[in-house]
Amino acid sequence: MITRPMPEATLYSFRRCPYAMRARLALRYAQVPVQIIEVSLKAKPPEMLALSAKGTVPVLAVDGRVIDESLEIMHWALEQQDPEDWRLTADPAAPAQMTALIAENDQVFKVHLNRYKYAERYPEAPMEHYRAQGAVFLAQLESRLQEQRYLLAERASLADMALLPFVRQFAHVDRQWFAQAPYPALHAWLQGLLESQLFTAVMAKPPSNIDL
Ligand SMILES: N[C@@H](CCC(=O)N[C@@H](CS)C(=O)NCC(=O)O)C(=O)O
Repeated sequence: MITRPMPEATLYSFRRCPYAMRARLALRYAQVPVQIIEVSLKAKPPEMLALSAKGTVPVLAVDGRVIDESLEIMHWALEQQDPEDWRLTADPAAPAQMTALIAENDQVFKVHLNRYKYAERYPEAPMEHYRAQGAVFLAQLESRLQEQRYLLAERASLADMALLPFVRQFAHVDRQWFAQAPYPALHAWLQGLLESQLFTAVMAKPPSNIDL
């Protein structure tokens, strides 16, 4: 395999943010040398806000460019190097399928996830209501995973990595509920990815004195 020289990059990140997690997953997988700056969301560094005024993490600064959307960071990383073909380049249907699944995650599932996680802030319905709404997406993932090992193929793709931090967050709201929910293939998928070297590496606690 030919390894291209890579630009030095800086990533403003927050360890537990699912968007930042997916960016870190792709950057590490692509072996992009990156300096990760762990930020406090309550006191964002002025250097980060100068790069991207919207004030969300992750923010990637590289080659004089600023990328402040997690999905775009993932795509940028895979353009640098995609050793296991997360883009599923042999499958012409893959880009559209990935886009659709990730859009459903980001625009629909994420809304239900937030309401489930912070149900006390949405008292117009009980927590179970928000959980059931989110579970519609989980059931859809389960039926994909009954057919194949990963969401779009027998091997991992960008879609798996983009969704993983959000499914993890949903599972962790009430681990007991998730463990008994009827999604055996999803359980196996999640457990396998959470135990992977890649995921554990991007979740390692940064050496810092910030209280995480
Ligand atoms: N669409 C953005 C969303 C990023 C986002 O919302 N990140 C959250 C943390 S998980 C954030 O920085 N929120 C701003 C804040 O909490 O002040 C992306 O995909 O990068």
